[in-house]
Amino acid sequence: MLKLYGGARSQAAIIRWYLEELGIPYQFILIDLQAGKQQQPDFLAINPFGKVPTIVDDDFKLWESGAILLYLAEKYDAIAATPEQRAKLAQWVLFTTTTFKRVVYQSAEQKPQKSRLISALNQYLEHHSFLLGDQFSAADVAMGAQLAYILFRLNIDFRQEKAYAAIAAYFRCLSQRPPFQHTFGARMPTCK
Ligand SMILES: N[C@@H](CCC(=O)N[C@@H](CS)C(=O)NCC(=O)O)C(=O)O
Repeated sequence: MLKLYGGARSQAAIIRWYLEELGIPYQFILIDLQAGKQQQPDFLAINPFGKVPTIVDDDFKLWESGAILLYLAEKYDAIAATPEQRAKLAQWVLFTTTTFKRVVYQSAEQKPQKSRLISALNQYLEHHSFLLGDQFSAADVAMGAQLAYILFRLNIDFRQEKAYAAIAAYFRCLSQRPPFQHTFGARMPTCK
């Protein structure tokens, strides 16, 4: 069975969400990050950088949440069948975990760049239900998870953001999915 290593409140929730969307049985192995268990030799043998999420699927070890999402999509999700579809999926997962994440957490001085990027995402979602178009994919897990972390860390609840109505509707739709609720749900404030 696939093993997922994660901390109690770690980004392993992203991978749990997608595994539950795909209906893949997995064993969750809790690493006590506060106690520094990620630096012990048995875990460093799996991920030399001592980070979670990390998976072991049969004998295959993989870490970094974006890479794990892409691997699971390639192996277990029929959505990315052609090189072009795989590239589009990678584009959105990488955009979310690098450009989008970095810009959103930037300081107030970079506010114009932040607004431009969030407005462009809002415009895109005015015309698309999901990042790949009509179908839910690993890209939406990456983006939905970032929107949830922005809520937890920056207290920006896109479900309530009138200025970004399309992102709000998208995030509301993602956050109603049962696998999201099983994984991120307990930390989500209820909508007003
Ligand atoms: N970019 C990495 C981030 C991994 C990461 O920083 N994970 C944190 C938990 S959310 C961790 O393992 N912290 C333990 C440590 O740095 O010692 C990913 O997306 O997988």
